[in-house]
Amino acid sequence: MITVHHLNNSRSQRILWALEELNIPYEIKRYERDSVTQLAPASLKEVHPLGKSPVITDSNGDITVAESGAIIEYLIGTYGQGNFIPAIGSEEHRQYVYWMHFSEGTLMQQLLLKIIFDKVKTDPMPFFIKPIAKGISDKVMSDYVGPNIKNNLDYIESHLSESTWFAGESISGADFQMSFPLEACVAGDVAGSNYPNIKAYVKRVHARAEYQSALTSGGPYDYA
Ligand SMILES: N[C@@H](CCC(=O)N[C@@H](CS)C(=O)NCC(=O)O)C(=O)O
Repeated sequence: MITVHHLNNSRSQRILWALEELNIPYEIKRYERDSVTQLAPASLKEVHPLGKSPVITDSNGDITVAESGAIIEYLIGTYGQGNFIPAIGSEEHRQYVYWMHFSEGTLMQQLLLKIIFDKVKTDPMPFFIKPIAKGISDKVMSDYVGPNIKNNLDYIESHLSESTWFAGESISGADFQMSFPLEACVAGDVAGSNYPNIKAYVKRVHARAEYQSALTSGGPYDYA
């Protein structure tokens, strides 16, 4: 049995979606973010030393897998029966590998920088520091993070004008992996009206019965 160590409002929602699509039975162990810091509870470190979510355990072999992309690859490789991954050597497979890595390796990095620099402006601090912190944050956002996010979203928008799913016309693990940053961008209005293909894609994901089942089992989620 697969156990998903599920943190509320987190990347583990996409693992629940993957499990529903793959039709793999699973159970959920729930963890709640600290209401002030938004960090995961220390108990997650008992499952994996980094204490992040998602992490899964598979009782069939006493296996623990952390890191969304590795979990998705594990589930598809172990239980997918050849589904949700394009044939190796095909252009679709190259796209699959690319977007599987791009999600955390490129896009999430920039989105996290945005969260951090937005937080720098709003966190409590002595009044005389505030203008300096705001100045630094605005500069980093306007010169580096903002243009990078736009560049990434423009690229994704163009890719999605050419195919229904990230690796062609069939849904794949790359879609599970890309779903989280894109639904966060749409919910947080980072991807505004300039990105109709991204918005339509997220709608397409959310409309799937398997996605809805994952939402029901995962509990409250801010990005759907
Ligand atoms: N690249 C990792 C990121 C894992 C990660 O940072 N997860 C967040 C939730 S979205 C987390 O556990 N945050 C709580 C914390 O940092 O304490 C993955 O995709 O699995």
